[in-house]
Amino acid sequence: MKVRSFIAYILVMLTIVWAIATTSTAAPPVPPRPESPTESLRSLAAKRDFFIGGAVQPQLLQNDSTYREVFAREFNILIPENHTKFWRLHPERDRYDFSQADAIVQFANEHNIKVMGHALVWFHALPRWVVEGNFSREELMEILHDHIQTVVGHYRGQIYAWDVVNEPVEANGSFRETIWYKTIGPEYLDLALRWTREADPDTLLYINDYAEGLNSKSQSFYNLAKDLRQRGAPLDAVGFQTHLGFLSADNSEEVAENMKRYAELGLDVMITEMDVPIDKFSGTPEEQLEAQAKMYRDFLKICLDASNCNTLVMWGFTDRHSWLTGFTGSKDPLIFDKSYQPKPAYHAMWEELKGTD
Ligand code: 9MR
Repeated sequence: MKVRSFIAYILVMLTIVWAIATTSTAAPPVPPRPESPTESLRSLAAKRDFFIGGAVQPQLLQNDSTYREVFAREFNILIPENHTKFWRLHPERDRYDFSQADAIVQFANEHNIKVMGHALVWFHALPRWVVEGNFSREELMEILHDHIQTVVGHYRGQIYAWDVVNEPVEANGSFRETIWYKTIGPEYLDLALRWTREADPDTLLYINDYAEGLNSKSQSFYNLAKDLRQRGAPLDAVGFQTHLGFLSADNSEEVAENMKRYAELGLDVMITEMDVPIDKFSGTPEEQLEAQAKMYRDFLKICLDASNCNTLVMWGFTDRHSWLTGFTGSKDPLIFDKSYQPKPAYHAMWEELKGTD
């Protein structure tokens, strides 16, 4: 009896399955397209003529194969975090040292990654011989001219964009009283731009600062860029550093508006040093990571949506190595964790770059 009813049950089930299979006309649901494992940030960026990158350190490129491989896989632009600064390249008046910067450029060339140079003129990272030299105006102009001609000439044709003057304005909006400003006068900017263009006519020239939002500092930076353009100085772009931890304004609407007024001047904007420390946000660790991801997404979106922004560079890429750890103690500001695993911020940027096709 039991066996017979079991067989009957099986027969009924088979009949039902057969009936569904033969009478249903609805197409089976299309499975979601598996994401190609070759889709990296850089491959998505490339499809939109966009540059996504990070600052790098040569000793890590040399000694840490994961650092090197992840960078090469994910990014199509880099900035040497320190090794194209004045004191690194020009430690003595009559001696230049290109060894470390050359290694970075070689890595970039091997992986088809663009290089941005940072920074020809700055008040930090100067060698003692410059700071303590008590040079006259003419002497300092000669030194700057020689520096730019030699450095920019050395890399002629290999640098996508040069940060010609970094951080020229103070928080209150006045010119920063640097050795360059005090000794040469405000025209040090015009001269530096002109000399850079002469040494490499094909590289983009920009000035760079944490002047992203709308405030007295960003107003002065804007006025400076406008004046330089009106005076005919060869300025192509401005850099928004975007250290959202403590130097920079994080109001994305203001940043979008600010970008727009540069477009009206015919200037591009590049996001050059973005980082967002996790301790900026309150909540559980998961909530902090989500808030950080949102900020990366928002800033990437501002840049993608703007007519004059096609570059976003972070100040590093893995939480394993960030300047903030040593400087302010702020934590985990980047899009890969300390083990090179992508964080929610990575996925947010990935989605934003992917768009809707
Ligand atoms: O991250 C850089 C750190 O390793 C250097 O010691 C420091 C001084 O040269 O510069 C840091 O980078 C700065 C960049 O060059 C300009 N904008 C602010 C960055 C963070 O301080």
